Amino acid sequence: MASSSTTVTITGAGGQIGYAMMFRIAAGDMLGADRRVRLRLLEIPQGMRGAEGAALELQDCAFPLLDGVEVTDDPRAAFDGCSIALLVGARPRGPGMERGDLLAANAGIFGPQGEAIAAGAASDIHVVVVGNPANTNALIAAHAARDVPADRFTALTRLDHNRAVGQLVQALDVRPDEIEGVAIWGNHSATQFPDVSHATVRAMPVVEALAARLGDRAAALAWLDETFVPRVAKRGAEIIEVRGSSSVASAANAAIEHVRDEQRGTGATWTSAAVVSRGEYGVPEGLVCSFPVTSDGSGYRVVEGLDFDDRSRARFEASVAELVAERDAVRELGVV
Ligand code: NAX
Repeated sequence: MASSSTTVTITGAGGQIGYAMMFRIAAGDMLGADRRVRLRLLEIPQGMRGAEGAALELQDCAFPLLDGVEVTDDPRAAFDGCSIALLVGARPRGPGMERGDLLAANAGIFGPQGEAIAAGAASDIHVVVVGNPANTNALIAAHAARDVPADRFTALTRLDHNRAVGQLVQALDVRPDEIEGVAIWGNHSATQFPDVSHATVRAMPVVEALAARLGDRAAALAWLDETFVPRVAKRGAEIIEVRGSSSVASAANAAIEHVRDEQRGTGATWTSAAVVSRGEYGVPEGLVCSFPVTSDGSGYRVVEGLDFDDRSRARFEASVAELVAERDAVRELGVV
């Protein structure tokens, strides 16, 4: 039995998002009811008890698809034979910490994890980085895992994508599955550009549907600029303010959907994910940047050939400039 199961590694498994995702993964929500899973939970020594406790609860669920759970604080053991890695554990920004300090602390996590992936992961390894700063952490891990094809490394912007769809659902009073073609461009940060210019609702352009609801096209564009874009980009802060704690279940859900669609395919529609740029849309090669993407089950590919108006282009470029600055900062540290 064990040989036919897929090894899934979750880092930061003693934390909140790790806890929220592991039960759904073990229940088959990520890889489907036809794929058995073996979970590896990686923590640092301080987080081990939390992960061990979660492993006990997994046993108590007696999930039919779960072939075993191992908890470790050794990255080499955690990634040995792993086919899917969800890199959730990261160093949060502490008081007075500058961006350079934050990037350096995370380089000390994602560099060694990338090396451990290269050393022992299965040949079909796919990695999604959730821990922030997610795009640049993915860049660091991909760089450290030199023998692994760069397109196996992605970072999570599916939560931003889902947040954008959620806002349109509220504004247009429609179902989520009636909306297609939303795209998140750039960094998973407040500079990201949530773009609806190619999006449709019940096959009608979203901008037209908004115009019909709000009065005219100018009102629709004003709502997009002044309400939609900032609300999606700053939704994480809004959740913290209202809930008193950061996004957890929605982040876990987004990570599960990211892997599910990458592995099982996106079908006729696209989603958003941060992938290693091959120069698409003028984004410097090697940056881990969010784009609209599709998958046929073998990995995400950027949807090419979409057009931008000048304002959209300027927004996207501002977010790419932030990614370049983050890359330059980690270059100074000598890790990429
Ligand atoms: P928690 O602080 O609850 O959990 C993080 C866990 O990671 C802790 O248990 C810690 O011990 C562990 N950890 C730290 N360094 C580690 C290492 N080197 N190896 C293994 N484990 C390690 O945070 P949580 O709420 O779960 O959030 C996790 C990360 O997700 C944060 O970086 C957060 O900023 C990021 N997020 C990313 C999102 C995205 O869309 N990309 C959205 C949600 C979330 O904000």
